[in-house]
Amino acid sequence: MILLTGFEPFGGATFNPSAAIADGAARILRESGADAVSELLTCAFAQAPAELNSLLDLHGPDVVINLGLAAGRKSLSLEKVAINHVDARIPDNAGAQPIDEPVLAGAPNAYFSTLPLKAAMHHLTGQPGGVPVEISYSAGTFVCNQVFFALMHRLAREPGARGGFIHVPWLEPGDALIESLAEAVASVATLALAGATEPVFSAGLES
Ligand code: PCA
Repeated sequence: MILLTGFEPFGGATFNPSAAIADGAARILRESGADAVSELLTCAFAQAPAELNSLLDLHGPDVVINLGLAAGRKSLSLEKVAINHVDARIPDNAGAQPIDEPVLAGAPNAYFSTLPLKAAMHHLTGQPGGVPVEISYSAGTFVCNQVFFALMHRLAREPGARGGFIHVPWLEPGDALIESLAEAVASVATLALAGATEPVFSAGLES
């Protein structure tokens, strides 16, 4: 089955499009006959990884995609790297603002997503009316990166599921792009479930 998560609003906002996109993607996947659920994570360092671990225990997914908002981005950002580092620019929803701390002391410095990012990028870029999509090499240093790192740390120890993180741009409630991005996320999940491998083309960045 496919587990999708979005985040609650944070930083004083009243909406987080990642939750609407996760809900939409799960609905689209179910309509196509797949087993998919969408869940909401708390935007708090002390809670989010434990919530994710409970959901992994509960659902035993084959594919996990965590979604979060990156308000400065213009594209659907397929995240490549989770780092073992927290540096909160603002307090989380519990008022915590950890600075220069590891996500998990003693764990590796970084993990890579195991989602088929380039296959997804190739697929989405070829769609008529396709949404802007990019491979991103930084998921930031806030709660999204923390959850992404916690996911990949667990999947490294319990292989069997593919997983990763996608950041979404800011969208107002009711924006029609929410449904388009939900369709894009659903197709990433479908490719992952189907065992898609990575095509060879460059998505590298200028330094
Ligand atoms: N975005 C934040 C945390 C929750 C969310 O939706 C982030 O990028 O870390």
